Amino acid sequence: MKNEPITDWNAFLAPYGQAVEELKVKLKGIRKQYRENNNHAPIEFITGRVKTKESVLEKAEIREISLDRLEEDIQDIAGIRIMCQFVEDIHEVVKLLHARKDFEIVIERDYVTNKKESGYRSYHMVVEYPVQRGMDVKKVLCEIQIRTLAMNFWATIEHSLNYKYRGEYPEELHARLIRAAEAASLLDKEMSEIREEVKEAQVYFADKKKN
Ligand code: 0O2
Ligand code: 0O2
Repeated sequence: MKNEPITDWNAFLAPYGQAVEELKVKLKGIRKQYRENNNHAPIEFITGRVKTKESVLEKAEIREISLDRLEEDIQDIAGIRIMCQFVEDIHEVVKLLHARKDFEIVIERDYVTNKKESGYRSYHMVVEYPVQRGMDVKKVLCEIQIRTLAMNFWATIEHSLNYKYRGEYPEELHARLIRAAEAASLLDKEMSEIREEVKEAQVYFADKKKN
């Protein structure tokens, strides 16, 4: 099927759905282990989605990707988003993902250290994840975005606006988005300053809840 246009979209997207579900369970497992050991979990919550047929075709058209190259050239048909409380947690999650043996990291983009021109910050990884399909194993690409709650707030709002403006923002709106990105960055810095105190309080209250 690799070099033919897709005729059965459900069959094409199914392994991506399986990858997203499996990765979500595994990542939630990491969070659970931290909490069981009364440690601050570097993962706050996880979301995942598979692009729809329409969204895949739209991206292919915009990026001029040929239909027999979708699997290789659209790297976020499967997408996982990991939300963290602190910037330091992002680096811990990155370390954890590097240590895993159940997928291979093929691309890494650090927009936390080097924010995008838009003001966007997040750590991106594209992994090649093997899914067991009956007797076969199919490797699919999955994009993992790791970001703080503040980064997620900004990106979610900016993403909605982008639907309307397609990146061509009026000057004042653009300036406000840049200022909002700076404010989100400052919020992350301030939270990092008090993180030991926050972590201590969270572990203390989690412990109390158990008793
Ligand atoms: P948990 O243990 O609370 O994380 P699912 O299929 O139900 O596992 P799905 O359909 O991807 O997950 O749900 P969705 O709506 O994408 O949200 C994924 C998880 O993130 C859900 O928790 C939400 O409650 C949680 N979530 C979404 N937004 C926020 C937020 O702003 N703060 C926090 N703390 N959590 C949020 P789960 O998966 O049900 O379980
Ligand atoms: P969706 O599903 O609508 O989110 P390239 O620039 O080509 O080298 P590419 O493929 O664009 O790289 O990947 P990149 O820039 O690493 O990340 C793509 C995804 O990151 C986007 O997916 C967004 O989810 C997110 N992202 C990147 N830049 C921005 C930004 O400025 N604002 C927001 N809100 N999100 C951003 P898509 O393609 O938009 O698809």
